[in-house]
Amino acid sequence: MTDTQSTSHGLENLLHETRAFPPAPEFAALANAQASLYETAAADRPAFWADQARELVTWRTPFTETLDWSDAPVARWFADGTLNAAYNAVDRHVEAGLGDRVALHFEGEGGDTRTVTYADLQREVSRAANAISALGVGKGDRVVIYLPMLVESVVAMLACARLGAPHSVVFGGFSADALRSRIADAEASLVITADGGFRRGAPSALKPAVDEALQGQGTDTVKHVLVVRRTGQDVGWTEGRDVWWHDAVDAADTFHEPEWVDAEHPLFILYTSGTTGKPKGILHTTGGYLTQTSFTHKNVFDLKAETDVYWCTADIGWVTGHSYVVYGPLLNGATQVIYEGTPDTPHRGRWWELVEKYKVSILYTAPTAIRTCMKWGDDIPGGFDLSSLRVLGSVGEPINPEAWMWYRRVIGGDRTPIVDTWWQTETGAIMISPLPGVTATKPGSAQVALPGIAADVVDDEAHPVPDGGGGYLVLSEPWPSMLRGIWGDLERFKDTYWSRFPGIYFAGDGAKKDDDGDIWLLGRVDDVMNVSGHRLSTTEIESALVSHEMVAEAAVVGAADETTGQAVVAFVILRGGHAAKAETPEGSAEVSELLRAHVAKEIGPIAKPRRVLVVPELPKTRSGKIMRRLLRDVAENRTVGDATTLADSSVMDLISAGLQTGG
Ligand code: 6R9
Repeated sequence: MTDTQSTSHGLENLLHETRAFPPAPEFAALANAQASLYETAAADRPAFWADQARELVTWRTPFTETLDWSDAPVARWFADGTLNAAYNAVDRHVEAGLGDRVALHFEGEGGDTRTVTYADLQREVSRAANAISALGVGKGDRVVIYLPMLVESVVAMLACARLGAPHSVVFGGFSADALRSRIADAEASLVITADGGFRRGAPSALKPAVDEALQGQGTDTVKHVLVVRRTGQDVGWTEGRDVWWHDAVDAADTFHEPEWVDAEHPLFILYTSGTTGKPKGILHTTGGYLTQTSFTHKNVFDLKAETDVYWCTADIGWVTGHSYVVYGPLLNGATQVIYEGTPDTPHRGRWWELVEKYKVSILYTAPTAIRTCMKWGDDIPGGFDLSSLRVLGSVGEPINPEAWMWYRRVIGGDRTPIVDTWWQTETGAIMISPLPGVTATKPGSAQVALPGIAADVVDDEAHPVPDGGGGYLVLSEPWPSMLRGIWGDLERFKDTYWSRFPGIYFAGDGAKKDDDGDIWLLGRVDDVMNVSGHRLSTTEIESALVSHEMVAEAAVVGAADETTGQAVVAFVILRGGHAAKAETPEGSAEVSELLRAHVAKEIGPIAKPRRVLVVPELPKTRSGKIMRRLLRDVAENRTVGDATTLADSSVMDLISAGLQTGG
């Protein structure tokens, strides 16, 4: 069985899905995107993007070169132009007389609010840029940002961009060690954090993880830690290193001249899980990234900046927060909501309460959240006025038709178009998605490559599959917001994305074309799991398990899960002296609990296995590769598939027998 076939159980349902929702004529008449965009773009792809770059981005020095692909796979877009990302996101709107427009409606978990106009944002970002610069950070220096969802998080990212200092945001849910390895890899000189954030009604500390990380190896490049006070909880303090945000930023000057950088100057590094344990620092640069994030934000969500209220529920720790909370919306002068907390604090209607309160018209969220709300029942959103909504978006994993239909009916009042947007940290911006007002949408499918994007589904030999066929998703032409590499590791960049099919980008996703040629995504074909829209590497979790003294060996798989898309299931072999501990069902449960907590501590709660099963052996091929698909069969309670390539074919019987008796 090949990798692509292993995703075929997801195919069965999708093949029966034939519903389609053509755009409402009233919506189509006013839509930003028109069908002609596809033809214009296809006629001359680079010229199309150059037009977008001129229209949507303000250049300090206009570019004359569009695309340089001579050093493929490292692209250069608009390379002789200069610009500044923060100027584009903030200042130019103020200069255009829009300073009073609300940029951010911040809502804290506890109900505290803050309204930030574009003029406010200009002052805050300038102050922060001055303060960060006074801490010795200059153009090209890396800054790690480890913050909850706060106004300061957006300000911090933009302040770095203003200085030409690439930011690397690390999700606040990650552990001290995950933080440490990212700081070390990026050789950061500054870390921006907070005392903590509010999570499920209680303060949750962040600063201790920074303190711990900075005691670890490879972090002595860090000269300062800038600390936002959010919760007011006690924090450890290192004199000379730690600086309060309110001391440094509030005192700083509100004027700051942006650092004008080349279009190919690094804007940010964002770490994402790979198939090996070491996270990849995905590198994005300035001009092309800003062009494609603003283009997609305007056309995929049909943004009307004067009237819409936009809300993307993603955290800034993920690429969606970079492209569709910070850069895309702010470049387009949007008014948006940002929310600190969880959807069920203090009650399960919190999101819908916010939609009603701010009259949100465009909502962008993830299938895992949609499935959770679906599980909670229609009555909860039913209690709020959601009539302001006019476009709904989905991102992060395949959305099953059931959840899509629920989203449209219960949240969208059977009226709103849904855009299922496929893209990756690596692609920087949306690549495959319907265009509202143009595309007749199909529940469960991202459907079509956007204008200016070349996507296809190919077989093992890189031949495009015919309509109705399945294979691997690839991107066959360079695009403006594509990654420019993996930080410090050009070889790994080439190897990971460009070696499977020479000359074309391998996304790592299985996909299928339906009879109309529309694309349906089927999930990852490598060993990267997708839990609630977050990518986790099996190897990373296995390493964490094996780091525990009780564990000899571990294998981790993603098992289908109704709510989170995939759930982490771990199989472990205990070390000799500990094996006896798991012999009774109680003992086994205890070991399992211990190891789950261990993973949460090592990597972060998001990686905590749903189940840890103690087994006597692991299924391995003769070359020693663990056959995860067999374990996936066990984890998903299926009959175990073909085990003939196992070094020892009786292993699966041993595992099954052990699980029946051991609980
Ligand atoms: C933006 C983001 C990327 C992986 C990607 C794919 C999955 C994202 C999807 C989708 C089906 C969609 N994915 N959007 N699968 N339909 N609309 O999520 O980036 O965290 O890098 O994950 O997520 O498997 O390869 P990232």
